[in-house]
Amino acid sequence: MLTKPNILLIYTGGTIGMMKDFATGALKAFNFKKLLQKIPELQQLDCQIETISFAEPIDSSNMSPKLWVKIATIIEENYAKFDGFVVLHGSDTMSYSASALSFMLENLSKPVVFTGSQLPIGDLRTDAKENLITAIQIASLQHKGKPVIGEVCLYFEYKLYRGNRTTKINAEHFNAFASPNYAPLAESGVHLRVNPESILPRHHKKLIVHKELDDQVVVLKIFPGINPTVLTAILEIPNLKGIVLETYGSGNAPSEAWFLSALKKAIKNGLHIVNVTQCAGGSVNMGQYETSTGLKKIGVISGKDSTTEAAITKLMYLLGQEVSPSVFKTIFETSLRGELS
Ligand code: ASN
Repeated sequence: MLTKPNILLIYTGGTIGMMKDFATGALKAFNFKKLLQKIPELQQLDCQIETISFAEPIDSSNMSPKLWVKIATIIEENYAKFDGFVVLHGSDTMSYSASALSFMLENLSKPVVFTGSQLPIGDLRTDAKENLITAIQIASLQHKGKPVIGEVCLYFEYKLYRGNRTTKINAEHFNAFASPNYAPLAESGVHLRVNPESILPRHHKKLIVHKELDDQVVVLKIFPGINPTVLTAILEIPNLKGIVLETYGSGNAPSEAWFLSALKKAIKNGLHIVNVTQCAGGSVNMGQYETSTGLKKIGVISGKDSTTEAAITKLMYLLGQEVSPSVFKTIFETSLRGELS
């Protein structure tokens, strides 16, 4: 007899489960049990669903590395019992969380699907039901009794993406996410079509859960007019270990001496500086223009086509692993979970 896939639904919060606070008119997270009552359709799905909820669901603007460890621990403790995991999460920081979890869950071979919505589940025009139901179906997909997808992904508005390739692009549209540098893993239309070329290959290694994340990091977006005082103040933050530098175009930045010498000194003192582009898509390619040659020479790490979300969480993860400085750059520039090409 075929057994139905077992899915664990992890509720962290987000608009999907929010209701209006009558006193203030603002949206606030509410109880998960109430949320489930709003979706009787879940009983029709061809899988068994168990649920676990944060004791205090949050708006994802309050997400933190500590809570990523909490999500990772829930998955770790339930890994053997379940075939797939769906994480209900606010859309605001969902791409950061999906990226962080992708690094924390090494050798994942079961699906971890992040989803949420733009409108609360109780709203008449909600996008929550479709997102949640299809995310559960994706987490239940099996071939010869084994999960089809074995990675951290994000499902929103008919598309399944690799989580660490996504970014939130719109606060208004239902189509809130994009994966600018990587094709969707699956699309939901009349049929649910998985793109076999996009998904990570299967393996049989044992799951390793990494729970050390170092938050001594910062994202610095450069802009015309950035001045030495601002740059120096950032580079001199006590205990700072890594910077994600959001540069122009294919990784370009001011080539003025004060800028390059400040970065050079910081790198010499052990700071890891990662170059990612401010552009919505495309890749860093240091050396293509004269304005990036200097960065390459002083040892800036190339984030290649990583999103900022993937780069900052990878930095937290690798710093937490205490990777030796001599190999840090090489490891960072290597794809660990399909986050860069
Ligand atoms: N502020 C909400 C959150 O990220 C936004 C959403 O879920 N659509 O929790």
